[in-house]
Amino acid sequence: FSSTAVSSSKSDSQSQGSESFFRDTLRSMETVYLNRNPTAKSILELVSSVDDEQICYDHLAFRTFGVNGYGINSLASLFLDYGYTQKEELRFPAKKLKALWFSPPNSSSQDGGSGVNGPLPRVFISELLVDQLSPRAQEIIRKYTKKSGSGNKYAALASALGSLTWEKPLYSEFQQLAGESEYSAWTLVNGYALNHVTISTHRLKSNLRNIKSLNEFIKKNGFKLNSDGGVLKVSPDGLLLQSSTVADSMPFSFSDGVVESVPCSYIEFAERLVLPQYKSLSESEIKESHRRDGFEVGNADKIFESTSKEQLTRRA
Ligand code: OOG
Ligand code: NI
Repeated sequence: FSSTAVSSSKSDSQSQGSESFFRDTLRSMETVYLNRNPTAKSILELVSSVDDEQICYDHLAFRTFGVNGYGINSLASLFLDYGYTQKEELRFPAKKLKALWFSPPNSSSQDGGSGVNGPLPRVFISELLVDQLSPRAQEIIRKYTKKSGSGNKYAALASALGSLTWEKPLYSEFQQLAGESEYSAWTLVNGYALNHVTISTHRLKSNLRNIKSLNEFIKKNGFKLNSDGGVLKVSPDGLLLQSSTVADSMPFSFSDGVVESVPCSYIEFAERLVLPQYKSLSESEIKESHRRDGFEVGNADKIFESTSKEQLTRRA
């Protein structure tokens, strides 16, 4: 190689270097998720075995406590530093939650790769509005986030390692939170762990690109889908279709020695239809940017229920 070739590619290789670090981080988060959630792992294997499919992730989702620097920003900083753009805020007053979503950089959207090697996914991060909870619930959440010290600065690291940045709680504290906000109990025991990955169904090749066919296929293979408000969640404009499994659960060793099953993560499916103004484009001309973007409060409100006791204990 000539020295000019080397120097002219320098900025390129620097950005590739940081992109590969970013993707390695996502891969670690995904590995933690796949090891803890056999349903998600089996479904990803099953869907990719049909037609030798490449799977594109539509988005990744995380939950946080909106208190003392532990909220959305503690995780969002990783994505913002690696080229993501903050988009709309969504509010869920009844659940005492707010969320933000982030769009990926349109850099090298690796068309050939699958999962975290494929096009970078959107990111959906929510936070619990802790100030709105009862004094007792606030006390529990503040106790653990306080004990965590500077843990909020290492949110992405904790997610990639599969560690909590705070001490394990007492079983009674988990139960207390679960009675008031299932989201808060989930976050206390799962921390910054990936809450779900979402398969982009319209980017599949087989008939599973139709989310209704995919839902039937998932059910036929013995998996339970979240039925809250109906299995298929449809945005008012009719262009964003979503469904999800019911979360797997895992035994958790509480600090008082109690071992009880707690909800972990689930997997979601999203089909984004082509926007009306691009209806005349041919199949091969249609890019992700021609499709319905973003999220929908009405859909999301139901998808949050994928980790609820009601859905977990429901008969299939
Ligand atoms: C997030 C639920 C919302 C979506 O795609 O609208 C969601 C959660 O369960 O934390 O994933
Ligand atoms: Ni989602």
